[in-house]
Amino acid sequence: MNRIKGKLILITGASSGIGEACARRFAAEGAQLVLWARRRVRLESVGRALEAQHGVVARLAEVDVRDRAAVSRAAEALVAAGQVPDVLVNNAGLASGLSKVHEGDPEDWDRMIDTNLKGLLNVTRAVLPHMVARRRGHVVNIGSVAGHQTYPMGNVYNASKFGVRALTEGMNLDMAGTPIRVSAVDPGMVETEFSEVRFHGDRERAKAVYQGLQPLTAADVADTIAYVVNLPEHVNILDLIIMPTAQRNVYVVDRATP
Ligand code: NDP
Ligand code: 8X3
Repeated sequence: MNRIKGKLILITGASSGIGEACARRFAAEGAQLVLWARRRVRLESVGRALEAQHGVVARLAEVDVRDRAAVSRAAEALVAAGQVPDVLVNNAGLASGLSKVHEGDPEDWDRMIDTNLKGLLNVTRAVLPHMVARRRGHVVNIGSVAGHQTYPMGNVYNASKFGVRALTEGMNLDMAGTPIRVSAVDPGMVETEFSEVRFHGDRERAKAVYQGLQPLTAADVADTIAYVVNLPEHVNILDLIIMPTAQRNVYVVDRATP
């Protein structure tokens, strides 16, 4: 049964990777879309293609989730147009750098904490009150296996994703007494622009992360998110970990040797 058709779904970080794959998957199911990211040209190419292909409406906005005022303005514009999202996918996020904490770059720390934690909070604070007022809505936070298990040099990224897990749990408690669901989807390795961003544009180093194994694709993760969103309203997935079969935890990865 398709419970996604006709829903209004706001996806942050929809210009690439998992967010873009969610936009594609939800459009194929007949959802109306609100797509936010910083790269407007990328958003436009995703949104316009989906409108042409599936006949859905994609409302696009260039929003940096770290900019609380910009987030509030974009959310208010939606609400003023009568467009309160039925589903919010808090996906915008990144790793920046991979260093021991005593050698880390505080600019990288700011980027991760401001985006993964404060950005998620900014968007949730702007959208969730309207869901509560209507007594309808579903928030899906994209965490990570890195929010369940630390790894060397993952320090601040790990902390941000452990934080996302705590926020998902806390938000669920806060929604007690309402029908609003809060879910987390926590992937292992997914081949997207994630590693290229983490290594500040070093494509060779990024490619090496996925060498010798079959990682998840963004579409695999979008399928899982669509499953979580499509469940009937009395069913709430609190936390779902999705891994490539070749990755059993953050350390145990089966790699073919060349
Ligand atoms: P990508 O780099 O491909 O996508 C990240 C998206 O986030 C982009 O659309 C980017 O858009 C957006 N984004 C980043 N910073 C901001 C910002 N300040 N404001 C608005 N949008 C922003 O990586 P993924 O698709 O892999 O990452 C998506 C989520 O999945 C992240 O939260 C990540 O932590 C999580 N994740 C990824 C895994 C992986 O292995 N790839 C595994 C587990 C979790 P733009 O640059 O245009 O703003
Ligand atoms: C991304 C997965 O293992 O690189 O969240 O941290 S990992």
